[in-house]
Amino acid sequence: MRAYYYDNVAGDQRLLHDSPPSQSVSEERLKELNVLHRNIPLAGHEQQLDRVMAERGYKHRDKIHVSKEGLGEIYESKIKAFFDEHLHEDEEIRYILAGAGFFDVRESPSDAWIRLAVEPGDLLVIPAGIYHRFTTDMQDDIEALRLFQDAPKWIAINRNAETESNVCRVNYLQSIGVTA
Ligand code: KMT
Ligand code: NI
Repeated sequence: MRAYYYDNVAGDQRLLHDSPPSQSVSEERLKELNVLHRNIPLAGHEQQLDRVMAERGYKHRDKIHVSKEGLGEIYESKIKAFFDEHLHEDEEIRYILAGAGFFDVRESPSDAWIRLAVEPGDLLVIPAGIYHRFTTDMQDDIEALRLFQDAPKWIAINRNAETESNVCRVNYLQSIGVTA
């Protein structure tokens, strides 16, 4: 998984947005933001994921296929919703099985976008309370497992003036040592 600062250049969201000079972001920096990444090879991933899920107490998983065929008539609205800046009150955990895409996470307190280019084998934990968004790349095709701690909660809370005082947002900022 490559991580770099999003270039904020106008253009299709599915492009790399990695204009030179590319500014990489280290796994250490991601860790400071509580964004966790691990590579789990596709071969034998079932057993490895079972172990990770047991360790972290995740109880459910399902599979999502983000593509025109995979999502059918909800494709357009889903693609748009995924790319609206939002937060969740639970962790968002994804294991990429096929295809590729980008998760953008907001660095605090800079408010810069960090782009995470995910590929098969990437396990990503996006913490509760961090602002983020998702897009496929130009292939419009990605398949992922979604892991859930409890019953799946789908609620995406779009960023607005009120989300700054959401308890998950406040707790997140506190957890990374950023004070309002
Ligand atoms: C999400 O919540 O942003 C998604 O599920 C995106 C698709 S997972 C590759
Ligand atoms: Ni999300």
